Amino acid sequence: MKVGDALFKLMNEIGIKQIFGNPGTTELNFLKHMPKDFNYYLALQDGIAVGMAEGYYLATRKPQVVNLHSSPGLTNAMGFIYEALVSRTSLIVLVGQQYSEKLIDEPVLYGDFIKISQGIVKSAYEIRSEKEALKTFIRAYKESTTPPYGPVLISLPQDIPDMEINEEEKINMPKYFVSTTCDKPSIEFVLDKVKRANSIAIVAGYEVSIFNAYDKLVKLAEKLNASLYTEPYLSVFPLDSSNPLFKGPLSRYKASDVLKELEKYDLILVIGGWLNYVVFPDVDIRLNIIEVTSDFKEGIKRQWDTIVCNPKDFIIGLYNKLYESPNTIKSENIRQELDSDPIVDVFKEMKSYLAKYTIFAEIPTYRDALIKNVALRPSSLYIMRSGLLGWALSASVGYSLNGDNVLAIVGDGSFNYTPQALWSAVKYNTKMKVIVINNQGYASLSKHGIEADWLFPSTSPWKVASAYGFEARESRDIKNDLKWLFEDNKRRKLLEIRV
Ligand SMILES: Cc1ncc(C[n+]2csc(CCOP(=O)(O)OP(=O)(O)O)c2C)c(N)n1
Repeated sequence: MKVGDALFKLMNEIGIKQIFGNPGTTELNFLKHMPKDFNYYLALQDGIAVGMAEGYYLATRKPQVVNLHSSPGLTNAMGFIYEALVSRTSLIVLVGQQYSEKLIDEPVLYGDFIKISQGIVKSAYEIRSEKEALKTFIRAYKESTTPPYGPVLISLPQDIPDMEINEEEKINMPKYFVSTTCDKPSIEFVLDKVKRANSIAIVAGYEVSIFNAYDKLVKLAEKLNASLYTEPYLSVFPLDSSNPLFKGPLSRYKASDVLKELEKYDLILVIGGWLNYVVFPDVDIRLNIIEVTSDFKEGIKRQWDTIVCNPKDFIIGLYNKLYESPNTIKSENIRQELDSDPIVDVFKEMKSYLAKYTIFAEIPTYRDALIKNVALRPSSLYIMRSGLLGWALSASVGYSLNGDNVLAIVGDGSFNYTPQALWSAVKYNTKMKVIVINNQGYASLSKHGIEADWLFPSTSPWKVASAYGFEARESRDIKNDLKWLFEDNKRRKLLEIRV
């Protein structure tokens, strides 16, 4: 059997039936082994291929494979691989490498991928012989699916897929179970603190969504009469926004704002999220905090009490130990009043269409207003976690490949990083709608007191979208245009709304 065939067989065994990529000469030898029942999803830019794989991961919660073109493809995609690292996305990034025996000569396209990718992947490996190929793939798979999840890079020299491996060298994909259950002393420690607390807040993060723990979390919050918040730099909305205990998103800007909101409570449980991951870390958040996460890389950084274990297991464990506590705290809703702004009116108008949509948002100025003004279900809103613009369009296309209805809502600035993603949405016939809020520039940056024309790049995204095959228009009458956008859930449409 050839290495290329054996690699695809391994993928098949773990349920991977698709590859995302943008190919070059160094990948073709591998790709020619792709079985007929595999899908190759082409992106017109390397980073978009990674973003699409991330989106597909979010829709399926299964690790995905990206195939990148040697040095140019890898370096072009680095921002997106970094995003996968920060958002804890399981990816295997296969990078085509020059011929294994010629690496010492450093021909064109060659690169030291292990060095280049340092800091943006969990690990990187180069396959040095045909005997290492399957072992490396299995190791990368296991590593990418061990908390904290993340991307693992494999450098695959282009001659290796055609090499033969014999019977003894073939390996089937082994079963892999990882368990981070919560032990008794950790739950008893929290129980003791909970019993002594008068007012409790729970800050829910992306892991609540990843571990599907929302229902259990709400039961726990109700029993504790705790207020619910979402973590500051929210990447997956983990709650139901109509829950009366939900007080709103914590500020992603200033640590001092987070502190101000949370100092009303005498115990804060941070469940599966990052509390001080804010744009301006102006103060240390020193409160009575206990953080529970499956991510030891997050836990070790914090100065407060931390428990590294599966957050869902923790919630169930704590809930089962709780005595029937009297409801001492009033759950009055302290959510701010709705902002008044024409775009907020658009959000309110959209509300009725969104029940069956998953939203990918990249609207720096309007992000909080969106969260406050549309009804959100657990895992119905995704946002990048690293700060990388261009992610929402790419990831939403990947997500929609799984058959779901997706709405990407992006700023004009954000749109211009990855408009080519729309080509893939058209090519693979996905159910996808896009709203571009065009305020003709970088409004979220221009408000910081700098006046400069380079903060106002003005473009017409709807014209670009038309070139990629989207039905697109600029809005003249918001009510009718939203109706037009959502009325036919098969066609891909883009609506540009000028502010
Ligand atoms: C890849 C990348 N480059 C640059 C930035 C810095 N940045 C943050 S917000 C922003 C402007 C985004 O414009 P737009 O999407 O129109 O939103 P607005 O600021 O107008 O609300 C930029 C350039 C970034 N976050 N990511």
